[in-house]
Amino acid sequence: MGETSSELSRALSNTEASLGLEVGGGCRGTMAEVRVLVINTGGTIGMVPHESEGLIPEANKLARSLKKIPILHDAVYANKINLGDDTLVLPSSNQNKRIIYTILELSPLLDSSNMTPAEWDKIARQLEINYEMYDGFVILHGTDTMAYTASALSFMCENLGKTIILTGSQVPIYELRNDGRANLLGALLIAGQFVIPEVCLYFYNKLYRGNRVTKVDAESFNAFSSPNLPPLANAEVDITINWETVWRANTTKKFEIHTNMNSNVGLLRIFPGITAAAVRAFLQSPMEGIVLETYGSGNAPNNRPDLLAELKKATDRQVVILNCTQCLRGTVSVVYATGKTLMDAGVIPGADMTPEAALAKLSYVLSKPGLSLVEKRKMLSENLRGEMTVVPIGTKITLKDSKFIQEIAKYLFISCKEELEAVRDALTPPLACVAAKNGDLEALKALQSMGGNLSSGDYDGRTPLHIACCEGNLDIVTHLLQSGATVYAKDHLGATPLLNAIKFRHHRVICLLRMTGAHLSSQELVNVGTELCSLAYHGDVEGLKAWHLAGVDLYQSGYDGNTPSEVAKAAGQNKVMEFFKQLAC
Ligand code: ASN
Repeated sequence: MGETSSELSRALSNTEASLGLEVGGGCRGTMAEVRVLVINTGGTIGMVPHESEGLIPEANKLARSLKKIPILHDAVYANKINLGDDTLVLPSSNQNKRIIYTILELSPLLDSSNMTPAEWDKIARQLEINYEMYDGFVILHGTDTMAYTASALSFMCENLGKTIILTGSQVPIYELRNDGRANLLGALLIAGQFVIPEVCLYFYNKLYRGNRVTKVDAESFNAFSSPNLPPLANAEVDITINWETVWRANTTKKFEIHTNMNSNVGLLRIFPGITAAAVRAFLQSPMEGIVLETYGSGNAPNNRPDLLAELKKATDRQVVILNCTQCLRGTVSVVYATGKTLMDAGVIPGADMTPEAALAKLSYVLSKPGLSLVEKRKMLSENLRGEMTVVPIGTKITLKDSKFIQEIAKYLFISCKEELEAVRDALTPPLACVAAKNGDLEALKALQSMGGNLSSGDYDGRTPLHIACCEGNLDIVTHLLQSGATVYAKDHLGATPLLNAIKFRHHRVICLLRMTGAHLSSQELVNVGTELCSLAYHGDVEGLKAWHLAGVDLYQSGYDGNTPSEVAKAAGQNKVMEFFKQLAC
């Protein structure tokens, strides 16, 4: 007779207990832990009322206060894993992931109206220092200039591969009714659970691309709008990520930051009757670039030769002028003669960029060393971080052109676009994984052209990049990376593509992944010393080389205190000894 379910669960409990895992408690041995760094820069979220000054930020208060809020900190779990003073842990989510977050407070904390590009540099440096130690980042920031900081960071963070989310609130988190708790929780959940390699802004249940937002309301909890791009994610009953909209760096270069943005830039909003003298004064040296905020679809008066002459004089002096609309929605185009006149004066059309994004882009491009004016102007008209909509040239293959999906649709009696997309999204992960396994580049390209997301994982969380790394197919790995596949994806066992490449000893793939910024997670590095000793004992030089290429220290000891080279010596593994000798040279 078979076991009853209660017998079975008792047996499982005993096994768990004998393995030292808590039975029925919060601390499950298999639960994945992710680390998020919260960089607190200030803003209303952490402000307290001051008798004479009104609301001001208070230092060294946030972490202590959040520890008392159960939805933001699981004290029972925290006690079991012994966290530092500034580190908290969220209660477990239905994704079965523990999000452990550390609060790093910048000093002084600022009302964001007091922030300058020097603070952007400070934030960027912290991102750089901590990049490999955390899975995702949340930046607490005042709402007043959050759109500027988000735009600036989107350009300053080059080849970004991890999620960075700015958030804050309209009411301090210490007050009874506030929006800070929900905003912080939402930002942490997204930064901890999804790899969205963008600088984003999370507010009032929506995740936006940071360089697409603008603050539109000083009083509502719904303070931000992204007028020209739908949200990247909606946090409703479920958190739904709009993967098709997510921007990817499409590069095999490593993350790096760019600091020291050019400060000789400005925003000039034209208005009926603006004088040529005002324009001249604004464009005077040392001004190097301005965002000209024009009417409607990028129009300025074409019956004002005095004004146009000032603009032309400035562009002749190599001052860069970028045209953005004053309208909340829409794009700069050359529909009207009044718009074309500006282009003739050397003004660059800024498409549908927000003034905040345009200013940040200008500041970024003008601070890039070694570029000619022509190269700078070209960069400004290109889409660098998804900050503007560029209409694709040539015909795009649509979902409706895909014979394969259409055939399936016929059998399923599907006709509408939404249903077709659902079929595509369900089929892409397994098909892309098979294509990666078989080294079928054409199939991958076909899936991509249908709009399939090559970064999505299969039922086991394994992405095509995981598979290609196991197979060691350098062409497929290169193609996936250049198509924006993330090196930080983790499968359900917490393994990254880099670990897969190490296990299968694909040295060239490891080098390529490392070049792109891949690194092992803290979870993957547990017990590595013992693994290395085992490789040394078995004379597995290729295996040791793989770990070495992945940046792992080969001199760490195993569980018994012996190092891999000591183990190799004791086991008489001469080839391994030789390898260690070469390593030392
Ligand atoms: N003045 C505040 C700030 O930007 C506004 C806020 O955060 N809601 O820091």
